[in-house]
Amino acid sequence: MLDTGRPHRRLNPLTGEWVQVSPHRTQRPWQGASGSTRPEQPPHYDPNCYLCPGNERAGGARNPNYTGTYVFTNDFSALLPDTKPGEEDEQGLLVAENERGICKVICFSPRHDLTIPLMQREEIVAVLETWADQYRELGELEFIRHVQIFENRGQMMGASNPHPHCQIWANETVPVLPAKKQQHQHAYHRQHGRPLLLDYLALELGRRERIVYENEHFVVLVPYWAVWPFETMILPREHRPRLTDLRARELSALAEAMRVLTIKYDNLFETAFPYSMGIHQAPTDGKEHAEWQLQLIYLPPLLRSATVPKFMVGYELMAMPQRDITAEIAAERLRVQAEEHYLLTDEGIDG
Ligand code: H2U
Repeated sequence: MLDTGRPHRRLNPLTGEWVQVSPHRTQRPWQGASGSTRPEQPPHYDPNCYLCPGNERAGGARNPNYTGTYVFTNDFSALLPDTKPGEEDEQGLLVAENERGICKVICFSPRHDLTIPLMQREEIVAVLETWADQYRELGELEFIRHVQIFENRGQMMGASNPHPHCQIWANETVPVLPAKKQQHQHAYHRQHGRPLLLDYLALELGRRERIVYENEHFVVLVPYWAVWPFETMILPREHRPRLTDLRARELSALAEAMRVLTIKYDNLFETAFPYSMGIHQAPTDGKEHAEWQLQLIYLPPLLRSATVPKFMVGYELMAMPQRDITAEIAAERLRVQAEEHYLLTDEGIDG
């Protein structure tokens, strides 16, 4: 039986990578910053925001007076759809491949201040439907084999603007991390005949140590192998390789899981909890991908308070990821948070 209070390392079966866990270190003294900083609520509309309806963007284009979600091609796209030749030297040491792709930005709503935890469930469903449409449309393009949807929330995660939005980078090859997950899920499926993440979820539901929230169709948990202090994963209970496989009531349940999780995050340190969220789903290469299971990954940097993040430095950069607070304790701390947003319970904001 694992002594979770002693140093140990855990395997991520989705990537084959390990994380060092050092729970005894949570006892060490801390003289850095602490305490909550309640951020000021942004206005509904900001005339200087390049994502608000009717405003001009940095690239010169003007946003329409949109009323729901709004999708546009990134004015500073990291990937471009045209082709140029790559190169490879004789020893195979200088290797470059052409990489085609398309980058988009999606505003969640016209409201400059309406973050996911403050949205109604139906409003989040609209975001999910837009993501599913984009995954389908981009994935149908002959040269697109992977569609990465992700959200950077908060300055700490590099978000360039507080107006709630996310990005999509769709490209020709399956990127490094999803490719690792592809490989490991495929190997597991070949050996056991079942998706890895369905078997994993069954284990978690049996043990109940890392569950944060669950509803009829989705479960939120801190993965056994989590690296970031409050990292979580949202998983469907049934086998669903892609967003486009979800039925209407499952989309609604996923929206509710996202809503509750992000409220708990905000409540933890009474702040707009920063994170990078990403959706991993089957590649769009025309294959069935029975091994794949849809997964929403939340990677938040905060550790002790609204201002004290976990730094991925030193040993993490040079050797392997390491964490102090165990996945079980992180899950417990999130589980006990209220499901009503702190801004709506005490101060009251104009919804
Ligand atoms: P981030 O906040 O996650 O950086 O996403 C914002 C994206 O919006 C970013 O990739 C794009 C940036 O290139 N952008 C535009 O396409 N048009 C603009 O007018 C400003 C920002």
